Amino acid sequence: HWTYKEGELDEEHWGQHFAACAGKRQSPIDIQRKKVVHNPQLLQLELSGYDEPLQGDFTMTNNGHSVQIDLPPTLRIARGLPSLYTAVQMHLHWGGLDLETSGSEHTLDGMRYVAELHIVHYNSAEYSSFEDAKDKPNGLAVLAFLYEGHFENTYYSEFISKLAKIKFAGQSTKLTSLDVQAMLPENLSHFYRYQGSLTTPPCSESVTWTIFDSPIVLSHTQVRTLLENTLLDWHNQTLRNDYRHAQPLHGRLVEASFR
Ligand code: 5L3
Ligand code: ZN
Repeated sequence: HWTYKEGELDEEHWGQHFAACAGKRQSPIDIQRKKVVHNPQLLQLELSGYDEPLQGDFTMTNNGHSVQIDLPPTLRIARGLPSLYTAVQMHLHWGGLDLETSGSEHTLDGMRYVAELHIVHYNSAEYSSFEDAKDKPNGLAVLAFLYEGHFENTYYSEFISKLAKIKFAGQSTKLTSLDVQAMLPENLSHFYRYQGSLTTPPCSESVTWTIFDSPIVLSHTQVRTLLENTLLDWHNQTLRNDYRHAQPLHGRLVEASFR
């Protein structure tokens, strides 16, 4: 099974087993602020369905690579992208036990943040399902948010405490409520945009990436609890540093919605 750790199937070898992982529009990347191109036509995304807290139970799973929360199809990117994109799941990437070993996948001017949230959507206007869309050039849209440790964020309390229930790969638990918008930064108007891929095998080159410049803030205690509740992978190894390193741009432009 592919891993992030040193070994036969670590990220340097993914390309030998998954051809797309050696492609020319791979993710993540390092976003160098002085090289991004300001594009005033980049519209602020209209996230429909995100503005009211979701009722019901939401499955939170240790999928062996990350913690994943399945999302209802009522969450959509209704405007701001060339097509309608519908949410499928959200998951995190993080680093090691101490705060120094951060674990975001995208970096800003070479700076790696504590962790990174991905909300995965598929192009529901052109494809019938995520499975159908996931290997098409315009098939997926992932919203990426970077975490910083400063002060308490109560919207993350249930999520972080429930991690202790899904220590082993394959385990799931339920979240009794989910207010996704409350888990995001307030300012969604400043973001970066580029064409890339899934950051794990099969590394399909099907993702329109939006990385928000404003971080999500958690307290240092919450970050430590998040890391200490660290999950185990399929080999029962502690899931740490589950991030892929920055990939070459191969001439790709990174656009910014702001100056
Ligand atoms: C794969 O994800 C996980 C949405 C989905 O189907 C599947 C699977 O259900 C899930 O358990 C297993 O690694 O990921 S995936 O290959 O489709 N998946 C999509 C989201 C790869 C990781 C992630 O890509 S990312 O670029 O957002 N990090
Ligand atoms: Zn991800």
